[in-house]
Amino acid sequence: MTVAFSPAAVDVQEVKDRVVRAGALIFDVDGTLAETEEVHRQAFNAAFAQAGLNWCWSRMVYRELLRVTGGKERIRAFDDMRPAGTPLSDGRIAELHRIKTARYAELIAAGGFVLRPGVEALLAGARERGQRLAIATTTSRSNIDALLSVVLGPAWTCRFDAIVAGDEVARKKPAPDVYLDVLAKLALPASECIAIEDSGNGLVAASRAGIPVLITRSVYSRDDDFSGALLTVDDLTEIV
Ligand code: XBP
Ligand code: MG
Repeated sequence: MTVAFSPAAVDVQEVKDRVVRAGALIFDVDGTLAETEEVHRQAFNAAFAQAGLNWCWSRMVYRELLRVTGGKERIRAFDDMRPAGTPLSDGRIAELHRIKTARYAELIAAGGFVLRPGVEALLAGARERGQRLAIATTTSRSNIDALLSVVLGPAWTCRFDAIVAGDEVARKKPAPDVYLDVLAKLALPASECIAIEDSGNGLVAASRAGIPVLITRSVYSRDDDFSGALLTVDDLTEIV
């Protein structure tokens, strides 16, 4: 009996094979390793309240604001949308973001956070294969540490060969900067790597660096445009 593979079945198997053969898997953080954007939203709102601002970002507003990458840039974008009032200074925004980052770390440390489905199995499989792993994210290094210390343990950095955060490059996603820096640290060609992302901005950033992209849909970015991705899955259990 001839088994007729549907195009999707061939794509999934082909991508599974490419994941296993890749020189390195490069992971985005927020929305990809863990569903963290809801906690980011809560941390922003806690910072606004602590600073005496009567701002409160609803889930719907935050979904729109996520088109702007970077917490400080997101606050600036929201401030610019206000019809009246004196714009916040850069210093005020930096202070708000510092408070937000502290509240984010508190919320993450309070516990209850886990890796998204399939992530641990993919990380473990890579380790068994001796495959290299990296992180390319818009968030800050302190936020990466706050999250991965909880979900991967205090020695989490040992599991990654290269880590580049948004506060270490000139331009955040969708610019390719974090991915280009990761490729340089790995000394690997883009074509031998696979980026694992959850957002349209992340897809564009990795694609501009020439890296093939696997999309795992997340709560806030699930309706983004993922044209050009190798494959789009609901979570990584579909390719492990
Ligand atoms: C997602 C982002 C970040 C976070 C908030 O990063 O765009 O801005 O929303 O973190 P990723 P900061 O590339 O990991 O999906 O406030 O530290 O920017
Ligand atoms: Mg993301």
